Amino acid sequence: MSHSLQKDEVAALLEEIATLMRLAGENDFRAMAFDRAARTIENLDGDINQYIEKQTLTTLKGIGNSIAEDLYIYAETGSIPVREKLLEQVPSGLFSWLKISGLGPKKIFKIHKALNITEITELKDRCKDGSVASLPGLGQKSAENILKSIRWMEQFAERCRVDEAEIIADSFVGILSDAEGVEQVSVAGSLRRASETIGDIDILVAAQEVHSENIMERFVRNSEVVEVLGRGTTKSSVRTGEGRQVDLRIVDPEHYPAALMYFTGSKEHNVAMRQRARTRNLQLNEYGLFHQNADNQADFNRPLPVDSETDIYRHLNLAYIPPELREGHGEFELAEGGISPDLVELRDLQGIIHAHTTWSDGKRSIREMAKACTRRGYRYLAITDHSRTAAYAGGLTVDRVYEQWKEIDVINNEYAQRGTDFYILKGIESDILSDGKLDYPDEVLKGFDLVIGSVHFGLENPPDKMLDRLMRAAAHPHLHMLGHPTGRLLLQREGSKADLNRLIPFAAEHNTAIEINANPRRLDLDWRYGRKAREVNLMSAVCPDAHSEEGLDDVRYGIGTARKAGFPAQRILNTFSLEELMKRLG
Ligand code: DGT
Ligand code: CA
Ligand code: CA
Ligand code: ZN
Repeated sequence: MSHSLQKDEVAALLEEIATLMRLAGENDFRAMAFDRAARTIENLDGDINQYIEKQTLTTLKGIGNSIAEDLYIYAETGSIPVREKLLEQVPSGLFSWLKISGLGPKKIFKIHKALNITEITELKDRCKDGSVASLPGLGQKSAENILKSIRWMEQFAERCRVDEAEIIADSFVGILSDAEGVEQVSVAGSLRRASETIGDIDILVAAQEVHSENIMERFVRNSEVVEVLGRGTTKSSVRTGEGRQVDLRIVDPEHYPAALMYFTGSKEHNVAMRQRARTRNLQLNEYGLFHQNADNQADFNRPLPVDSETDIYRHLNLAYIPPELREGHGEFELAEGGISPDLVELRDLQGIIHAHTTWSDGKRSIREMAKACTRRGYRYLAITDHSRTAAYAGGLTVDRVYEQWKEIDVINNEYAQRGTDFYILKGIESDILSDGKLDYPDEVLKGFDLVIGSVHFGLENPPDKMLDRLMRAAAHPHLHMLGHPTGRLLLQREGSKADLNRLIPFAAEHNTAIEINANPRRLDLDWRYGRKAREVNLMSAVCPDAHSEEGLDDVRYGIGTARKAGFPAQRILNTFSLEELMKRLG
């Protein structure tokens, strides 16, 4: 059964194959043949499906036998073997290099081949250290241009990290809160939902119409703005110096709850909500919740009373659904009983688990980190420096481990004598070795209060091998928790592809937790595994993986992820009291 094809789709496919061939370093003549075929199809007058049905593609100038065959197969099966093969062959990191302006696939292959690198971060480093400049046909100028393009690209990248978005949002919210006539202001969109990355930043303001003009003026004219992308009386968009887009909507205070819900999204959540309203003969839109008129349209003269988002949910027989859950990902089942899902909050955290000190690659001493924790009101801190295999990060030899324990004992004694209600746990972030073993013998491991196991090398292992490696670690009697389970770096590096839907039940069964690494570059465990985690009662902890004092505050991003994944406080280890935690850790 062949399916109907579009010219544009086919042309784009052929171009993609040409690019892939160049990225794979293949003979350019073959790539050029695909380019030529793409142009032929693009400029074709008739319907391409006719040529495919009659198998007459080769009558077109620029399409040879082999490409014609490829397209017949494509029409038949929806895929082309040569493309599949190339996709396997080309390192996935190289695709992102294509977005660097001025850098074509041939040059990309050349650099990749000569320097054996696949990531943009590596390319940046090699441009800086002169390696790229020394390659034949490139030179100093090229290296500088590549660097410049990368910076440009980074600035205008489509998405950014939550911490980057938050700084910008805070500043706009501050500016708008001070404007005359502003009754309410809130961040909406993906930032309010605590998504792991943010496209544009959405802000909603409630104000009477007479104030709109003034508020808009403030929005588009402030020092953050480098470009006004669009300006209206109720809706404007700007670009900031960081290259981020910020959208502002101003609505009548009366419409604010429904507008907030609408602009918080997600689209999937909104669609389900509107559907739910319709089954109750109601209409939900960005202005409110209305009864229907005879044509099944919203009757704007008959609104239901709505003072808050909660009211809207209530009218639809739902408990309030916190923004983090609004992804069309099972949240309705959770709110169906009329009881709002119980999610962990920042203030539930009683202590910090997973922090580094100057003993390995942290910036602060044990004392300084402990003090930073007491200042923030925490009751305990589990220090988890790197283990010996992580030599690049100052991982601890066995002797150093024992020395560190002594120092921790001394500090804990001081606290006890002074009556300070604070305790430092002896922890470690042990590397998980390639065979799944931990980094110290059992005699050493059993002396720790808390053992985290993390993978720091070999992330590109085949998924099954990685899963096996993680499972072995999870089953280790001395391991309490797996650290950053995929090793992803958001917008930078994909993590391992181990099947977490298998790892999670296995870990739960072995009473091993999986951390939510709160560093905004990681947010790993991904929230999408929350449902599986709930099914099997997986324990977690919201871990800052702090390498500095300020790093401790990253827990707030982790709380966003934990809430998004549906974790209540009872399944987050560092919401427990010290006594309870120590009991759990055995
Ligand atoms: P982002 O910006 O890619 O990180 O993700 P969002 O969710 O912030 O998306 P954005 O900024 O395009 O829109 C903000 C919210 O507005 C979105 O979550 C739901 C709502 N919205 C925007 N466009 C539409 C639409 O066409 N249909 C529906 N149902 N909702 C929309
Ligand atoms: Ca947005
Ligand atoms: Ca937007
Ligand atoms: Zn760490």
